[in-house]
Amino acid sequence: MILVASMVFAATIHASAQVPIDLSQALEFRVVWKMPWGGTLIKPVVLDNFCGVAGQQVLVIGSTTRGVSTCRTVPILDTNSIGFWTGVIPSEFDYDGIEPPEYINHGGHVLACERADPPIAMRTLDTIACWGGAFTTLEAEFTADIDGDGFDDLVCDVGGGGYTARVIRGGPNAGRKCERILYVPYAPVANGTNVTNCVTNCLFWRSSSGVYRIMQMECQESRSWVVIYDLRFQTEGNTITTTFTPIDSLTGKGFGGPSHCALVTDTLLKKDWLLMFRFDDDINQNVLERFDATDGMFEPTGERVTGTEFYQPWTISYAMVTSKPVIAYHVPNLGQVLCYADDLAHPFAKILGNDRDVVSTSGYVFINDQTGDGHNDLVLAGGYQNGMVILLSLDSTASTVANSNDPLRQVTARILGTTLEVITTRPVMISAQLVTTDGRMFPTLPLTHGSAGVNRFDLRQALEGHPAGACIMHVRVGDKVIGINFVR
Ligand SMILES: [Ca+2]
Ligand SMILES: [Ca+2]
Ligand SMILES: [Ca+2]
Repeated sequence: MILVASMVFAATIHASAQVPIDLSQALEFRVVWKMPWGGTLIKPVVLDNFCGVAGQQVLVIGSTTRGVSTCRTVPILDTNSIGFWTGVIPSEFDYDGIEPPEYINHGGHVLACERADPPIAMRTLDTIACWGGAFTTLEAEFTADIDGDGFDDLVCDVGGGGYTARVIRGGPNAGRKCERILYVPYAPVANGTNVTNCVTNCLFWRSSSGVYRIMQMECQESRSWVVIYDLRFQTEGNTITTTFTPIDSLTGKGFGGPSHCALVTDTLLKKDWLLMFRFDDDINQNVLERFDATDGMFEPTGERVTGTEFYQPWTISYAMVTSKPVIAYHVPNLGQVLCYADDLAHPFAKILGNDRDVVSTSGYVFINDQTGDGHNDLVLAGGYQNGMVILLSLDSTASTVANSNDPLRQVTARILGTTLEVITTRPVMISAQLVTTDGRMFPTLPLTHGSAGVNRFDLRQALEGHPAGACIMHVRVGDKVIGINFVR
């Protein structure tokens, strides 16, 4: 183990000229449609080749009132949910090493696809909730075979809970529940140096050369610095050891921590760009600076940009289908801007912060091309209590249509106690079945004529005999299936 106590942390960076951000080239994302969704919305997620069906992309939207909806996006986003999750923010996860992939959700439930056609059915295979509470993040972009057993593993909670990361090992041989967790510690530091008190998270990435690396913030009294380490995982029997080799360090002066930076890999150029936002005493301003960290060094590129904020930037990478990776960050009094990771001063797009009908943005995600211009389009979910889903596009030819394909205009369903309430704009056939979290289905309302307006059905008898707990009601209204998450 190499300790870093003797390293000299004086910055040798020669200040390059900084330039103010130039927004003159930034095209504005336009609203194609807005849809009232209801509830408080969480960050949306996109899953490709869902349940092993090639080309089937789904958008997962979680709402505190409507539950977690799974919507097909191909060829056009259909906001009628094809099924429902027992948790939120799912990630693909190869649990058993056999096609198709499984999924793991925010609460650690590992779900297998039982049926990919609507209504989708998911079966719980395992629950990996080993740290007293929800995951903060599943870092699907780091999926790789970290322990070297031939099956991909899932990185989560980078920097959280006193660890560099917690890795959930995939594949058939990794055991059950918490046996699957590989805890990656912080890199060891010299006596008197602190990690846990000065780091709330760190960066974890796989270099374009294939090596895992972390950037860790360390401090001692009033000094702080950041160190890039190489990480290696060695397996001997049942024991996996992590070794850390420090590569380079930089003063932490003016640096607000890893949530003010990002690591973006350009897979074509094989470059790792480290973007850091710091307060520069010399010019009395915040500066967003780009380093070339391909070799694990803080190698200045000379690019230094002022006039931005860079807190929890959004690493879009190649999700827009661009030739270079894209990063988004905030510009005060404007909103989000998008730029190529190697040209921070000249954003090519902007998302204005006003006129969104949402109080706060929970998250953005790119889905397949909705407008026909060949470029992927953007879904924004946000809002507190009156959540909205908004489709945005850079396509200047897309017509702006408010509330197109809005299912709420035609039909809504909800459960009040043991009463199912369905509101439709036309007479329609209605039926319902209860789906338990392990995927079993129980008919609760036989096919029944519903009239235009409010229809109420007492399900007390049908619900009797079912155990208490979380479940989902699939309500079929005409040709639509609406899922309602509720707890008995
Ligand atoms: Ca599988
Ligand atoms: Ca593995
Ligand atoms: Ca488009």
